[in-house]
Amino acid sequence: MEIVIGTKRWSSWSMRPWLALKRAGAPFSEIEIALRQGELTAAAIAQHSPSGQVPVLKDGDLVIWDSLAICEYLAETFPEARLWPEDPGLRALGRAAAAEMHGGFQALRGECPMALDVREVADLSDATRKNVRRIVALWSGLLARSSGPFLLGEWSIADAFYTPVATRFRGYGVDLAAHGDTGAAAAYAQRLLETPEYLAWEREALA
Ligand SMILES: N[C@@H](CCC(=O)N[C@@H](CS)C(=O)NCC(=O)O)C(=O)O
Repeated sequence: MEIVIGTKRWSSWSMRPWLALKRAGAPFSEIEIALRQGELTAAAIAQHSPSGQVPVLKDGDLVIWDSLAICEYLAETFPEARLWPEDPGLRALGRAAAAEMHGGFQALRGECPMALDVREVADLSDATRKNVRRIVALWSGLLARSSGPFLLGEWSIADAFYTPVATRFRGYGVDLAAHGDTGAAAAYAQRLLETPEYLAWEREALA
Protein backbone atom coordinates (compact mmCIF):
# COMPACT_ATOMS: atom_id res chain seq x y z
CA MET A 1 0.00 0.00 0.00
CA GLU A 2 1.05 3.57 -0.57
CA ILE A 3 -0.41 6.66 1.07
CA VAL A 4 -0.06 10.11 -0.41
CA ILE A 5 -0.28 12.81 2.25
CA GLY A 6 0.23 16.54 2.66
CA THR A 7 2.81 18.37 4.79
CA LYS A 8 2.72 16.49 8.08
CA ARG A 9 2.67 19.52 10.37
CA TRP A 10 -0.43 20.94 8.66
CA SER A 11 -2.42 18.15 7.06
CA SER A 12 -4.96 16.96 9.60
CA TRP A 13 -6.86 14.92 7.01
CA SER A 14 -3.66 13.07 6.14
CA MET A 15 -2.89 12.33 9.77
CA ARG A 16 -6.07 10.35 10.39
CA PRO A 17 -5.60 7.42 7.95
CA TRP A 18 -1.84 7.45 8.55
CA LEU A 19 -2.49 6.79 12.26
CA ALA A 20 -4.89 3.99 11.30
CA LEU A 21 -2.31 2.46 8.95
CA LYS A 22 0.29 2.51 11.71
CA ARG A 23 -2.16 1.05 14.19
CA ALA A 24 -3.04 -1.73 11.74
CA GLY A 25 0.64 -2.57 11.40
CA ALA A 26 0.21 -2.49 7.65
CA PRO A 27 3.40 -2.27 5.60
CA PHE A 28 3.11 0.94 3.58
CA SER A 29 5.17 3.52 1.77
CA GLU A 30 4.32 7.19 1.72
CA ILE A 31 4.67 10.24 -0.46
CA GLU A 32 4.53 13.60 1.34
CA ILE A 33 3.47 16.51 -0.86
CA ALA A 34 4.38 20.06 0.21
CA LEU A 35 1.14 22.00 0.73
CA ARG A 36 0.71 25.79 0.33
CA GLN A 37 2.94 26.03 -2.76
CA GLY A 38 0.19 27.10 -5.16
CA GLU A 39 0.43 25.54 -8.60
CA LEU A 40 3.29 23.28 -7.54
CA THR A 41 1.12 21.70 -4.86
CA ALA A 42 -1.85 21.35 -7.18
CA ALA A 43 0.29 19.72 -9.89
CA ALA A 44 1.90 17.30 -7.43
CA ILE A 45 -1.45 16.27 -5.95
CA ALA A 46 -3.00 15.89 -9.40
CA GLN A 47 -0.49 13.13 -10.18
CA HIS A 48 -2.14 10.99 -7.51
CA SER A 49 -5.58 12.25 -6.63
CA PRO A 50 -8.70 12.48 -8.76
CA SER A 51 -10.23 14.98 -6.31
CA GLY A 52 -7.20 17.30 -6.16
CA GLN A 53 -6.89 16.61 -2.43
CA VAL A 54 -4.86 14.41 -0.15
CA PRO A 55 -4.82 11.91 1.51
CA VAL A 56 -5.02 9.18 -1.10
CA LEU A 57 -4.45 5.49 -0.47
CA LYS A 58 -3.29 3.25 -3.30
CA ASP A 59 -3.66 -0.51 -3.03
CA GLY A 60 -2.89 -2.20 -6.36
CA ASP A 61 -5.11 -0.51 -8.92
CA LEU A 62 -7.40 0.87 -6.23
CA VAL A 63 -7.14 4.61 -5.47
CA ILE A 64 -9.14 5.84 -2.44
CA TRP A 65 -9.27 9.62 -2.16
CA ASP A 66 -10.96 10.35 1.17
CA SER A 67 -9.70 10.04 4.74
CA LEU A 68 -12.80 8.36 6.16
CA ALA A 69 -13.16 5.97 3.24
CA ILE A 70 -9.49 5.02 3.64
CA CYS A 71 -10.00 4.31 7.34
CA GLU A 72 -13.06 2.16 6.63
CA TYR A 73 -11.10 0.25 3.99
CA LEU A 74 -8.28 -0.39 6.46
CA ALA A 75 -10.79 -1.60 9.08
CA GLU A 76 -12.13 -4.13 6.58
CA THR A 77 -8.73 -5.14 5.20
CA PHE A 78 -7.13 -5.62 8.61
CA PRO A 79 -9.97 -6.95 10.82
CA GLU A 80 -7.48 -8.27 13.38
CA ALA A 81 -6.40 -4.67 14.09
CA ARG A 82 -9.93 -3.90 15.38
CA LEU A 83 -9.98 -0.36 14.09
CA TRP A 84 -13.68 -0.40 15.00
CA PRO A 85 -15.03 -2.17 18.10
CA GLU A 86 -17.00 -5.40 17.80
CA ASP A 87 -20.03 -4.02 19.62
CA PRO A 88 -22.44 -2.74 16.91
CA GLY A 89 -23.82 0.02 19.12
CA LEU A 90 -20.42 1.42 20.01
CA ARG A 91 -19.33 1.04 16.40
CA ALA A 92 -22.34 3.08 15.26
CA LEU A 93 -21.57 5.80 17.80
CA GLY A 94 -17.94 5.83 16.68
CA ARG A 95 -19.02 6.22 13.08
CA ALA A 96 -21.33 9.07 14.06
CA ALA A 97 -18.47 10.78 15.93
CA ALA A 98 -16.08 10.38 12.99
CA ALA A 99 -18.73 11.60 10.54
CA GLU A 100 -19.44 14.65 12.71
CA MET A 101 -15.75 15.54 12.60
CA HIS A 102 -15.46 14.77 8.91
CA GLY A 103 -18.32 17.08 7.97
CA GLY A 104 -18.37 19.65 10.76
CA PHE A 105 -16.62 21.92 13.22
CA GLN A 106 -15.87 24.42 10.45
CA ALA A 107 -15.36 27.31 12.86
CA LEU A 108 -12.73 25.47 14.89
CA ARG A 109 -11.02 24.21 11.75
CA GLY A 110 -10.91 27.68 10.21
CA GLU A 111 -9.87 29.58 13.31
CA CYS A 112 -7.41 27.04 14.70
CA PRO A 113 -5.84 25.33 11.66
CA MET A 114 -3.64 22.40 12.53
CA ALA A 115 -0.03 23.51 12.94
CA LEU A 116 1.93 21.17 15.17
CA ASP A 117 4.50 23.82 16.04
CA VAL A 118 2.04 26.56 17.06
CA ARG A 119 1.83 27.56 20.73
CA GLU A 120 -0.39 30.56 21.42
CA VAL A 121 -3.54 31.40 23.28
CA ALA A 122 -6.21 32.10 20.68
CA ASP A 123 -9.13 34.44 21.25
CA LEU A 124 -11.96 32.17 20.13
CA SER A 125 -15.13 33.31 18.40
CA ASP A 126 -18.55 32.29 19.70
CA ALA A 127 -18.90 29.81 16.84
CA THR A 128 -15.62 28.13 17.74
CA ARG A 129 -16.53 28.07 21.43
CA LYS A 130 -19.74 26.30 20.45
CA ASN A 131 -17.70 23.72 18.51
CA VAL A 132 -15.42 23.19 21.51
CA ARG A 133 -18.38 22.72 23.86
CA ARG A 134 -19.87 20.17 21.49
CA ILE A 135 -16.58 18.26 21.25
CA VAL A 136 -16.22 18.23 25.05
CA ALA A 137 -19.75 16.87 25.38
CA LEU A 138 -19.22 14.29 22.64
CA TRP A 139 -15.94 13.06 24.12
CA SER A 140 -17.27 13.01 27.69
CA GLY A 141 -20.40 11.09 26.69
CA LEU A 142 -18.53 8.41 24.77
CA LEU A 143 -15.83 8.05 27.42
CA ALA A 144 -18.48 7.62 30.11
CA ARG A 145 -20.31 5.02 28.04
CA SER A 146 -17.24 3.00 27.06
CA SER A 147 -15.25 3.57 30.30
CA GLY A 148 -12.31 4.66 28.11
CA PRO A 149 -9.44 5.01 27.91
CA PHE A 150 -10.33 5.91 24.30
CA LEU A 151 -13.69 7.02 22.93
CA LEU A 152 -14.97 3.51 22.27
CA GLY A 153 -12.77 1.75 24.82
CA GLU A 154 -9.82 0.54 22.77
CA TRP A 155 -8.23 2.98 20.29
CA SER A 156 -10.32 3.21 17.11
CA ILE A 157 -10.88 5.23 13.97
CA ALA A 158 -12.95 7.65 16.07
CA ASP A 159 -9.77 8.49 17.99
CA ALA A 160 -7.84 8.92 14.74
CA PHE A 161 -10.46 11.48 13.73
CA TYR A 162 -10.11 13.52 16.92
CA THR A 163 -6.31 13.39 17.33
CA PRO A 164 -5.81 16.52 15.16
CA VAL A 165 -8.38 18.26 17.38
CA ALA A 166 -6.26 17.46 20.43
CA THR A 167 -3.26 19.08 18.71
CA ARG A 168 -5.39 22.19 18.08
CA PHE A 169 -6.53 22.40 21.69
CA ARG A 170 -2.90 22.20 22.82
CA GLY A 171 -1.52 24.54 20.16
CA TYR A 172 -4.10 27.25 20.67
CA GLY A 173 -4.30 26.98 24.47
CA VAL A 174 -7.97 25.97 24.54
CA ASP A 175 -9.09 25.52 28.16
CA LEU A 176 -11.58 22.65 28.06
CA ALA A 177 -12.70 23.30 31.66
CA ALA A 178 -14.10 26.61 30.44
CA HIS A 179 -16.19 24.66 27.91
CA GLY A 180 -17.91 22.16 30.18
CA ASP A 181 -15.13 19.67 30.81
CA THR A 182 -14.96 18.07 34.24
CA GLY A 183 -11.52 16.62 33.48
CA ALA A 184 -12.26 13.59 31.30
CA ALA A 185 -11.98 15.45 28.00
CA ALA A 186 -8.67 17.13 28.84
CA ALA A 187 -7.21 13.82 30.04
CA TYR A 188 -8.41 12.15 26.85
CA ALA A 189 -6.89 14.89 24.68
CA GLN A 190 -3.57 14.35 26.43
CA ARG A 191 -3.89 10.57 25.95
CA LEU A 192 -4.36 11.01 22.21
CA LEU A 193 -1.10 12.95 22.05
CA GLU A 194 0.77 10.17 23.85
CA THR A 195 -0.05 7.24 21.56
CA PRO A 196 3.02 5.77 19.79
CA GLU A 197 1.29 6.35 16.45
CA TYR A 198 0.76 10.07 17.06
CA LEU A 199 4.24 10.52 18.51
CA ALA A 200 5.73 8.91 15.38
CA TRP A 201 3.75 11.33 13.18
CA GLU A 202 4.81 14.33 15.27
CA ARG A 203 8.47 13.30 15.25
CA GLU A 204 8.46 13.13 11.46
CA ALA A 205 6.41 16.33 11.13
CA LEU A 206 8.81 18.39 13.23
CA ALA A 207 12.07 16.79 12.07
N1 LIG B 1 -12.73 15.27 2.64
C1 LIG B 1 -11.32 15.14 2.37
C2 LIG B 1 -10.62 16.46 2.69
C3 LIG B 1 -9.16 16.43 2.30
C4 LIG B 1 -8.51 17.81 2.34
O1 LIG B 1 -9.14 18.86 2.57
N2 LIG B 1 -7.18 17.81 2.07
C5 LIG B 1 -6.40 19.03 1.99
C6 LIG B 1 -5.12 18.92 2.81
S1 LIG B 1 -5.42 18.63 4.54
C7 LIG B 1 -5.93 19.22 0.56
O2 LIG B 1 -5.65 18.27 -0.12
N3 LIG B 1 -5.84 20.46 0.10
C8 LIG B 1 -5.36 20.74 -1.23
C9 LIG B 1 -4.31 21.81 -1.24
O3 LIG B 1 -3.86 22.22 -0.16
O4 LIG B 1 -3.92 22.22 -2.34
C10 LIG B 1 -10.78 13.97 3.21
O5 LIG B 1 -11.38 13.70 4.26
O6 LIG B 1 -9.83 13.30 2.80
